[in-house]
Amino acid sequence: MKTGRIIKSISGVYRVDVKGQMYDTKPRGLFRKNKFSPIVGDVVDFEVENVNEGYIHHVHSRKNEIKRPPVSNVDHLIIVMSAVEPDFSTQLLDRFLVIAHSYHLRPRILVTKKDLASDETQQKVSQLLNVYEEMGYKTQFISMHDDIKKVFLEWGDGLAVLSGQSGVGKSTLLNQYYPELMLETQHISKSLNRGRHTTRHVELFERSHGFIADTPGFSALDYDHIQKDDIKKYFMEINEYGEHCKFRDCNHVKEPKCNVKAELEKGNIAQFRYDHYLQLFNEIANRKERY
Ligand SMILES: Nc1nc2c(ncn2[C@@H]2O[C@H](COP(=O)(O)OP(=O)(O)OP(=O)(O)O)[C@@H](O)[C@H]2O)c(=O)[nH]1
Ligand SMILES: [Mg+2]
Ligand SMILES: [Zn+2]
Repeated sequence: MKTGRIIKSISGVYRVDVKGQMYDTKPRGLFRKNKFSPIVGDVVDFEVENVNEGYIHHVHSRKNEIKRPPVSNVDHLIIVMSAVEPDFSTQLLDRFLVIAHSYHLRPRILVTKKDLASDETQQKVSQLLNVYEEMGYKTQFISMHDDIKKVFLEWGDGLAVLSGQSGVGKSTLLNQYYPELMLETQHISKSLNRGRHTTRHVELFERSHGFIADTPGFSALDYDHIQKDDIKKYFMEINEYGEHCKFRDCNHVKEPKCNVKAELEKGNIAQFRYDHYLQLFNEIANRKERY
């Protein structure tokens, strides 16, 4: 029996990495019966016939699990946004952050395509990133021409997952770091590729002390697992200031003696953050529950 990490799963075949040696495996029938599927990131025990044939017997318990794209045992979630093409959007960023916090991960924010942005846009993006730094997020503003090794090293050991909209440059970053991968990236003619996702599955690649995951970009975000009363916890500064509201369960909407409202007036909470909070709160409050 061997133990390794699932780095890729395509049509029911799971590629398992055991210290650099790859094995293609399948789960035993048992899993199908229990409606449990292994996912990328899982550490598994498997029986080997040969490198093309192995059987997964056991999946080690997961430290955590992201639903979309499915990845487990994530140490660092890197939210990738671009400065331009597509334009940097705090609204989208705040939505990604909410999802990350709902998985109990404190994400990093990586903004790409600095080289394509005008001086004015660079300045605007940097200013916004400062606002996020003040909340406690680690941010990086780079271009593919920077020293990518240095960028990756800042994240620390373990499994880092690159996540973000289609076209922001996730696969490009990996190609810069590992030219031999030759991952498919989006072609220049953007008009033809609108809405097209270049990367189609999650895959882990080894980096100096751990793994890095390329994932498909997504256009729709999934909030099904989030309740409206939880959203306030996922806006870090609102969560912190909210501890001093009169009511413990204050949602910072119209409640009296709301400290979040007070700090917003004082300028200690950015108006755009509060607006995004309220938007999401209302969206989820008004969503039709599906049964
Ligand atoms: N100039 C410049 N172009 C970049 C940079 N990063 C990415 N690009 C370009 O942006 C386009 C999209 O990059 P991809 O790496 O395919 O984006 P992706 O995030 O992997 O997209 P999906 O796989 O669809 O999720 C490509 O044409 C890249 O060459 C950058 O820092 N500077
Ligand atoms: Mg890609
Ligand atoms: Zn409040």
